[in-house]
Amino acid sequence: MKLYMHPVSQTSRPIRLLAAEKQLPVQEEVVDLMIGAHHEEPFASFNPSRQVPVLVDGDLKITECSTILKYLADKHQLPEYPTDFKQRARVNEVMDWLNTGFYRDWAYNLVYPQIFPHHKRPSEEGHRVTIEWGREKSQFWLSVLNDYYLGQGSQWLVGDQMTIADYMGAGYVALGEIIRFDLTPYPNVTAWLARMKALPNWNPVSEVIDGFAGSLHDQTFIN
Ligand SMILES: N[C@@H](CCC(=O)N[C@@H](CS)C(=O)NCC(=O)O)C(=O)O
Repeated sequence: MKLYMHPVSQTSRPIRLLAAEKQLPVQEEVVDLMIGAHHEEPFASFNPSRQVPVLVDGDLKITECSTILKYLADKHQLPEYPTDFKQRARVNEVMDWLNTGFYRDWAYNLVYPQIFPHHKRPSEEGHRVTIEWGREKSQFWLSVLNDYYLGQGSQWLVGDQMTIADYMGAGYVALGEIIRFDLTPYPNVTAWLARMKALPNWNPVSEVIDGFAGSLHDQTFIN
């Protein structure tokens, strides 16, 4: 299997982490987002959405972080994607919630406009309003994560075992480190993220992202 990815991509990190932790036979191929390789051929035709990650397994090609995590877990029968249909529905719920709620405001409105030049809005006012919207909405989503999904002593997002929802969620939340987002008001989120960071492969998989964050240490961010 081949994973087209970028090491700074937050949607690639959960897959890379799962593959490393479970020693899955996934070969990585970097698509250099930093030089716009995703907008050039052959990648632009390979994934017309011009995004990573993409997984190729024989004649199967799939995009979407959530789909790829589920596919890998199913293929390798990992307990991280429970077969009990009610438990599975809850894992799916959290993954959909992360993608359609949290991720939009957190990544595309708060973080990306501040770190990627091609996400800057055309006017200063539009840029400022986007980030402010992202900041307010992200605070709301983080309080749902903290108080609901991780409330009442929950160690993991679903049930009492780590699931692929935790892999995905932790990769997404950790994106905030690039803009030095303060998670202190969300103690359940902080403790859960620390549990995920204790995985043996968290640091190796996050090395390039951490280096990227370090390179921006002189930059001021709204968060
Ligand atoms: N819906 C996709 C989103 C993937 C995505 O946002 N990929 C980003 C990297 S994290 C990307 O390739 N961005 C290219 C760009 O910003 O030009 C998924 O969940 O996998």
